[in-house]
Amino acid sequence: MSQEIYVTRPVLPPLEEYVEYLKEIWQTHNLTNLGKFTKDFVIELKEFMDVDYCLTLSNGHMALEMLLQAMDLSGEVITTPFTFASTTHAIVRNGLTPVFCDIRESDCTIDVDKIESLITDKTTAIVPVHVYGMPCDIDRIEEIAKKHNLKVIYDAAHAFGEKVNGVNIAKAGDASMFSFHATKAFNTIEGGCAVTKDFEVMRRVYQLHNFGIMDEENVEFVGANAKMNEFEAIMGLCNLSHFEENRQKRKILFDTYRKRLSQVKGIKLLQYDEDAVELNYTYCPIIVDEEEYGMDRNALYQLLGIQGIHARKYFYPITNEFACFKDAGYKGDVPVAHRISRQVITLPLYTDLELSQVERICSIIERKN
Ligand code: T4K
Repeated sequence: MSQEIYVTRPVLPPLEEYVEYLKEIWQTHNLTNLGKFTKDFVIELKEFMDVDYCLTLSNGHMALEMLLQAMDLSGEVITTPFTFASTTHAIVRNGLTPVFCDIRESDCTIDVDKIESLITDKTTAIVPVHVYGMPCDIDRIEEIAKKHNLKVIYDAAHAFGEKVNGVNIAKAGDASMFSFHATKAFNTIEGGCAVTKDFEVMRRVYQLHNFGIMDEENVEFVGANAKMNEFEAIMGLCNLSHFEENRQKRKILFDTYRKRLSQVKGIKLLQYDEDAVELNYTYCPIIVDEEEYGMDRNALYQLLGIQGIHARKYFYPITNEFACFKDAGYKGDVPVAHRISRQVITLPLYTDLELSQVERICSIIERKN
């Protein structure tokens, strides 16, 4: 019986490094509420991403929810349904109406050619998703947003540490949120961060994430508790120092998948500009064309499953098809997202995955074993 392989497995730093930090926590008893390590971590993140303002939060979802709240938006927000539940939930939980734009077949990001036709006098923002870490067309989105006076808040949950033409992806748009969940390329156990160029937006997120408290006697906004704690912050400090070495390990696995699977008839890979984009290699989605491959996505998913390979159908179903949204009457014609969600499989990819395991998974997909 071979070892079970899951879609991901959290990367952990050398235990001694984490324990060194723990010793200090045991001395100070400072566990949370914007402690020393949280502050140190924010400083390192800011430098790493080369952004003006950054704040760590309890998770990526709260970072997105609070960024949207801090921007004081109203009306309609253009977004894609080919994403994790969080993106649409953050919009709806802010009292905003999602308007669903279709995705590009080539990389599953928002189809920029379809954005303008969805803009109405109620539109206030665009929330594009760098899904699987594939960068959206940042320049075109900025052009459209400027022309129509819209805010752009990226769901960059999957894109931490990525660069486009040498520029960190965190600098795109008015703001971005990143997820540092255990399943991501870079984790703080649970956690995330919000980044923005706008001081006022960051000030508001800062207040919102600690109950809207201004000082001991003044509460100005209806906030919540979305603070990162010190145990998460030290995990971040440890993992950040290994980010690049871990990224390089995943690159070898990602390149191996792509080299072998690009030869398989009926298996399509996402396309991106390899000269311009530095990915973080967290996800390896493949699109299964039933007719050409001779088997549909669900059959391949099962074939992998019985061999102990637990791939995932990220992102199926698309969010506009969720029980909680399907009768909501939200606008959006998304045939490409609908189709791809029925054809996609996300293969195991994580730092400690062995090359031999990737080779084995490729052999199963090639149906050679
Ligand atoms: N926007 C987008 C586009 C997102 O994808 C996400 C999160 C967010 C926003 C919100 O960010 P956060 O608020 O989560 O920071 C996982 C993650 O929980 C979620 O963070 C992520 N996206 C989503 C794509 O994947 P599940 O429910 O699929 O995870 P789960 O528990 O099934 O884990 C997957 C596999 O990972 C397991 O089969 C085994 C392995 N695993 C998982 C955990 C948690 C481990 O080996 N150890 C672990 O501790 O959602």
